Amino acid sequence: MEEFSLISSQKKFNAFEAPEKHYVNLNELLSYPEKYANKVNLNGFIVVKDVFNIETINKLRNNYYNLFSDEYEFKNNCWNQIKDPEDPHGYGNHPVKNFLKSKEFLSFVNNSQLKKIASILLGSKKALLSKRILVRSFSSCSTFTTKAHRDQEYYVSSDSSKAITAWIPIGPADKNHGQLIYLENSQKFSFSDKSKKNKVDRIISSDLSQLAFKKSSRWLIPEINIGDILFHSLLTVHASFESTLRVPRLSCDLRFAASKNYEDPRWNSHWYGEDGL
Ligand SMILES: O=C(O)CCC(=O)C(=O)O
Repeated sequence: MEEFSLISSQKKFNAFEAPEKHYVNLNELLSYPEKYANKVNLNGFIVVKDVFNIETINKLRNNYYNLFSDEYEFKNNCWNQIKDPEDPHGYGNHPVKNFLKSKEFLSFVNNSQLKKIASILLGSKKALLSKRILVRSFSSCSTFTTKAHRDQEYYVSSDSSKAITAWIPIGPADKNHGQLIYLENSQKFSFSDKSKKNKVDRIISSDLSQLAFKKSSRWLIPEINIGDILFHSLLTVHASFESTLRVPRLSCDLRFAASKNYEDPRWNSHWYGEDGL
């Protein structure tokens, strides 16, 4: 199994290719829904392959970067970051909050196929998408990385097995562009509940190598292509790492609950940087 040396929060750590059990083809999932009803909770995360076509993703990517023409240019057939934003994308008061309310973006995230997949993975016919959705863009211009955390500290459900996160790359995401990585089997580990702490204190660690060592685990890097979706459990520890390229990693993350009873009601409004969640 291939091993990669990566950097997160200015510290080196290693990540390994995610094993086969973490991947499923869309047709297989749709054909055998019962088989996949609890897979995200069992495996910690799963990649559903080939959900969106590349044109849909490219259109959304173009919509996004066209909003920031002084920071990005389209050259050699791809978007490149040419200038640092004042506020990092997806954080603070960044104008991404207007993109989140755009007709194109809302129709993308409210896509019926996506809802069907989430319903299968949650084993529920009443699955629903929370309105609060985050879009993030990172490139080698920024050293900001997502620190190791669990989503249950931020999205508080009455039952953590009844809600999941969907992470959708809107363009390339890999070991050079950056993406999410997962601490293997961490959905079964015990950590103290930090959901009532201040936002910055809810992280588990910024030292990924030390965390993996302490938990006798390792970081897994799933292979994701354009059109794939990553789903993870609210209990799975995940993080991101530094990009080595000016071509940005653009992604959105969504929360689905098995029904209204399992939603975090605070996630019923559009995201904005100061919403405190
Ligand atoms: O995209 C990122 O860097 C963080 C996303 C995340 O933590 C999540 O989707 O739960």
